[in-house]
Amino acid sequence: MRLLLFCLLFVVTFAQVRAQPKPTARQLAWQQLETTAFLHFTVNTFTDKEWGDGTESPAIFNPTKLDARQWIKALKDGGFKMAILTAKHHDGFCLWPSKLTEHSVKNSPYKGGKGDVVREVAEACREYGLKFGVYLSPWDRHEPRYGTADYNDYYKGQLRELLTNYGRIDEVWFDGAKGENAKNMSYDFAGYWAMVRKLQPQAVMFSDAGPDIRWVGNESGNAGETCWSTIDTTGLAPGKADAAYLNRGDANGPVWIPAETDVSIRPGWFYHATEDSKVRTPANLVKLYYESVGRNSLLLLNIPPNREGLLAESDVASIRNFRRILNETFRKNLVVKTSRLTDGKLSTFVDVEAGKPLEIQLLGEQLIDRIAIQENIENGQQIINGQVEYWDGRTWQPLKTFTTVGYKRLIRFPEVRTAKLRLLIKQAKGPVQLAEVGAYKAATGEN
Ligand code: FUL
Repeated sequence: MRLLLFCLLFVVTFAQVRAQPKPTARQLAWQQLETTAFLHFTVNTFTDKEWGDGTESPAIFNPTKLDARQWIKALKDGGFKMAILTAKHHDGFCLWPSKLTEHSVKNSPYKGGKGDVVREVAEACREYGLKFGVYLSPWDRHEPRYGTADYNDYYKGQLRELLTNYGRIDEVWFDGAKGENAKNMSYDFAGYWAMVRKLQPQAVMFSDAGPDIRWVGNESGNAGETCWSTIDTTGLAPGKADAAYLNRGDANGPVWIPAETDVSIRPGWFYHATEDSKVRTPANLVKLYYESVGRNSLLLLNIPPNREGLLAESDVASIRNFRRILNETFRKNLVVKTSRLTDGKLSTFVDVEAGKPLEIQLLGEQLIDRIAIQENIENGQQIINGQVEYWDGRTWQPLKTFTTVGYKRLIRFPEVRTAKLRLLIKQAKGPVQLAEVGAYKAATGEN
């Protein structure tokens, strides 16, 4: 009997543990960066292509004014916390002098073949206090070994060079993209990932399906209106994605693999002068922030250097103003200060029961049009849906309904004047730990 009870207890406990996936320390740190940047730069910048075919001569890579400090300073001013560089894109050209191929900067006119763009960016990141990440394309259209088992050794050798020569790396991007007519290739992803864990244990790894962070399922900058940080990876792999599933996640997913929203400030991922007039405006970038960070994701914005090796002034101005607007909107939380809900920490929270409304006092009567809610995701993600109401002086008026919250839910609505709000969590998977609540008046530049 005792044994039976013990077994039952074990099964129940095991089921609960399984049902409550939580982030690792590296995932938690990554999520809180909120906005990170992509730098797409290679021979494509000089051929005006998006996907090089691998036949490009290193002789065309000649950024005469390259200044990685200009890139990283601009990203810092834009509030980006990490820069991820395309060390090698699909064309196979390496931005560092890899010992494993001739197809690199060492055979280009850049700094007379003595340049190393990976090093310059890594050092600039250190100087300005940004984290640094690398993109190393598995699909390689130049390397002749691609398609054979030997290519896995080549790829691992390159990964090792990047992970051991440039200091700390905080993200490694494994792109699943591959052309339709490309050779078959059986990648040893398990081997690649094990190497990253061993050499840079703090780094998060991105692919369509994790292991640490997942693709959001589109390149237009929007996480799902409902977005769970949990998924079931069965049937998923790099290059094998169910876009709609990745976009919204899965309330019942057994693993914690949050969504990263990657999008470019221009129509293409690489710089093309013809797209100079199509740079996203600050207001558009702010909209993307609401639709990514504000939906429990992270915004990975690509700002591609031009042929001179500089970020274009238009792009620099756009990200600077994007940050100015966000700072202005979120400068002052109009909720009455409490030790737990307004201290900016996830780990200090209030337990909230589904079905029991929580009143939130504002600092007197205020004009507001934005609300921010955060769960203590250290303990997982619980909220399924809820609503907010405001007090119009006589009764409670409906303001907005919402679904998942997770790390952050940002709610936008036409401005109302009110002195208090009421938050109701209607359904939750488990006990809700409400970490933060904020009410704001958006900066004029937002719309
Ligand atoms: C895609 C690639 O094919 C694009 O060129 C770009 O690098 C984007 C971030 O990922 O899969």
